[in-house]
Amino acid sequence: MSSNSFGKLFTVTTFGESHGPAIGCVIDGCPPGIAIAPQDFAHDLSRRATGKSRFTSQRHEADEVEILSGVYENKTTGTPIALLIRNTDARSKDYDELLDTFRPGHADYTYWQKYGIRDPRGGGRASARETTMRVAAAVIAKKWLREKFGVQVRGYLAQIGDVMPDLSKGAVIDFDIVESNAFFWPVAAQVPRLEKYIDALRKDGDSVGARVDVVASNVPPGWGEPVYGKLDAELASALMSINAVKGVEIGAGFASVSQRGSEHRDELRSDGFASNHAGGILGGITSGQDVLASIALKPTSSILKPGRSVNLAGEQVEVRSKGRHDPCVGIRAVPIAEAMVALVLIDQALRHRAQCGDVGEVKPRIA
Ligand code: EPS
Repeated sequence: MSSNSFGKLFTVTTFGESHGPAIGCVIDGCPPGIAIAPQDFAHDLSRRATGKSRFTSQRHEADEVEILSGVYENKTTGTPIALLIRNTDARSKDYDELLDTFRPGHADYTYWQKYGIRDPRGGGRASARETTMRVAAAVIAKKWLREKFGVQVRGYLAQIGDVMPDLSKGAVIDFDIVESNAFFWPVAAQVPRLEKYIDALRKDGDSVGARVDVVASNVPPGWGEPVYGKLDAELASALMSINAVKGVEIGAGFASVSQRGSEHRDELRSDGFASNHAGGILGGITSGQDVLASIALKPTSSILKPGRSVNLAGEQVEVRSKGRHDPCVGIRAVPIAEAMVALVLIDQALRHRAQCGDVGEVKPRIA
């Protein structure tokens, strides 16, 4: 009912607030026998973390995972896995001026309307800090998907403001380049331009939106359920649950509107599909092609530029957000989007195995 849990068989429940003592998650339903140690979380958590470059929030959190249960001698046991990360660098006084008002564009006002009480320190439960635990849970999901099926879930920044990657249509993304710069940007030559762009934005006290593309490769055909458990429906819900996401596309997405059927359909050839407008999903079930999902993220609402709001007495006031905010939340959203895709995929894979595990490989299978 309160919707802090996610997934049917691989169920992740997160808890905690940005300025509370800790954030954490409980994963229930994890397959036993997956090798996992605290250091396995470091890579993805560091990709998502604040303070790694001057282009993101300057809050410095260690983001060290404590495994409290569900792992014995570095292997998952099948029992609930509890993970904890302590908050060590919250600076709640930055929020003193916001105690009795609401940031425009932020969840401050709607949390207040819903609960009649809110934790005003940082974004509270609505803070992007919560996404840390999604990324931590997905480290285990990604590992299982990779080891069992060779599935890889990787993302990149596909637009920031009005800047797009300088790539020709259909170009293959080089993920080594993506991982080599602070923006998860697929074209190295454009990175200096992005640096100037974000520096200028920060100086101006403003923020900007972004688009993130995620590709899941080597996904076997057959994952996803008709009709209310369609893979694309669950991906859309999972991706929409990420802070600041305002749009989700699967495959050709909204571009499908202007396509003809003859163009959109992905022809089946004995040596492979001719295109992938469907984003690897037909009828809510994977086709064996790459699963392609994209998200649109709004500009960060906590900005230095003053804006109008009301206070608790209903009077007109001017607000300015102090704090250590991201000029573009989309940059750090890359590992978060990958995490949500991985969590949906492991859940669907386990559900497929439960119902159709005896079906085996069905012929013909298109490469
Ligand atoms: C966030 C505001 C900033 C970010 C935070 C997300 O924190 P603070 O409340 O301390 O100013 O640093 O991100 C994280 C701490 C994180 O780990 O992602 C917000 O309002 O969403």
